[in-house]
Amino acid sequence: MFCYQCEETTQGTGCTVKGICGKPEDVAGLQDLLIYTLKGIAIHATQARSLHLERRDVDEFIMEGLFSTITNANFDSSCFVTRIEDGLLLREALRASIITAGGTIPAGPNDAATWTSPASGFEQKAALVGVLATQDEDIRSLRELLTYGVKGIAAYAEHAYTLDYQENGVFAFIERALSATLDDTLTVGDLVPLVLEAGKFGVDVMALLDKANTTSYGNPELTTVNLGVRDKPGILVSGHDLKDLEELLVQTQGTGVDVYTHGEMLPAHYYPAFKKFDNFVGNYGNAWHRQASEFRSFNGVVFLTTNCLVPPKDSYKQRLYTTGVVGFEGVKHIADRVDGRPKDFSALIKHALTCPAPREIETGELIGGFAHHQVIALADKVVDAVQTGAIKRFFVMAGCDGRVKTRSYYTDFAQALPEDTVILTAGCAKYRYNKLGLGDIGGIPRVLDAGQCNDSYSLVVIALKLKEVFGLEDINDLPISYNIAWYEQKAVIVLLALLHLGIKDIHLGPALPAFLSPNVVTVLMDNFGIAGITNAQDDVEMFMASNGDADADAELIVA
Ligand code: SF4
Ligand code: SF3
Repeated sequence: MFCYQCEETTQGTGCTVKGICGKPEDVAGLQDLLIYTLKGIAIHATQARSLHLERRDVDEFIMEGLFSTITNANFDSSCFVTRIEDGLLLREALRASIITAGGTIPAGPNDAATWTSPASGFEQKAALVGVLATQDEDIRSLRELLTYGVKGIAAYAEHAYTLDYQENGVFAFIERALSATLDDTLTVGDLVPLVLEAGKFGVDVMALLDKANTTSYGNPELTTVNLGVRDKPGILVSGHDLKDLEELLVQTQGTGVDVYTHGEMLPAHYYPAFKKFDNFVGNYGNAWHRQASEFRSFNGVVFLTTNCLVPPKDSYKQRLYTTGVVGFEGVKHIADRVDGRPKDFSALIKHALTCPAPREIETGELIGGFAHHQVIALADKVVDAVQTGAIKRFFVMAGCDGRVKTRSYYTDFAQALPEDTVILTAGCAKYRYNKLGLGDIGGIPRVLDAGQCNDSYSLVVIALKLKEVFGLEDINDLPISYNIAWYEQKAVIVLLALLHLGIKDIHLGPALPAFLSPNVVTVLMDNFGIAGITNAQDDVEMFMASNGDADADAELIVA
């Protein structure tokens, strides 16, 4: 196997025996083959579009297939075998519909669009189509960067799709980009613009998801979230899928089962729509990588709606349920919606009723809900604080948390920041500093949590709003620095989205992606000022100095 799609890849180069994430070799191979199959379908889907033969079932299949291969989503080989088999059938059906519509299949089409095999041949085929099948290091790097960015787009598109929001242009780009990764005529000079174009669709799909979430559940608002527990049995919901949470909350009403959030589900508390449920108790625990001990002490049922799943321990595996693209062999799976009917959580609720109440691991509260609507509602206060010098600089510290020890950098960095700075965050990266008690500046908390990684768009809207309010020409003239923590592929599309918006000097850590070749790193450094991190103290000093005096930057003309 060879996989280097996440930040924790072995020795910073690639997992070759088994993933640090726990992904076994057979699953890695099947994921490679599924991606290859999706690329083959994408070649036909792109051609079908030119014949006005858009097929939503094809778009949906590609989107879900991509999502299922992101880090920590699915470890179940049988899921991937089924997806590949279904994909080969779908590809042939699509090919037939192109011919029926009068289209012609180009001579000598790509192998990805023609290969076929029974499941018994998948392992052999997988060995030929992985990342290393591309020989040229820079082409490989750009193909993978594009593929991982597209995986991120697919994940966000899937969340929006679940809430009945979709954009044809997003699907068309996913398919065009996947096809391009198989086009041997494309040079580095052709692929770089395509990678940057992915950033544009990253912005589009995040805006779509923001609209889907806020229209369905209201605008996130300033909220205090309880960290303690009650004495009833509970269900702990993790992952990012708000529709799953909504349906679970409805079905648990009056059953005597409490519902708690874990990891990236914490921001669900910020939405007005979920506040009416009196059994929606609070948040339990921290980011995804702490799940082994926190799922054990929770005592009740644990429900994973999306990534990040860690291969479960026996101490709680029987209490674990997955749904959607998530999967693990031997773990119970809640079936998808049929004909728009809600998922059936009765088995999960029945199971929860047999469990003891959660063991309390912390008490207190967290404050969050600072998505764009809430921050813009506080704009006068924020602008005033900047103009009076009470706030010198904002630090966007969005992204992911992870298990490696070096991530303590982000705790140290947050602690080392001067007291006249504010952190804007989204994603599970926040757990490195959201319980430090960093205080507030004139009533504005020093950690403003916009929500999930899915809500990173909010940080962009806030930056654009500040640029407008301060009458600046260039977003980079704002007193905002970017120190992003990445782990998986959704963070890749967030990065590309920031680049598309022209944001410069983003620092990325704890390590730069292994899939960026030295030449691609140079392109990103030269054109966007992308850099890594060093140590917290030096980096704080560098940010406070290199971006100039914030007061000078903030010689801001209020429009
Ligand atoms: Fe390794 Fe990350 Fe790939 Fe898992 S997802 S196999 S840890 S590179
Ligand atoms: Fe976290 Fe997995 Fe990326 Fe959603 S839950 S930010 S890592």
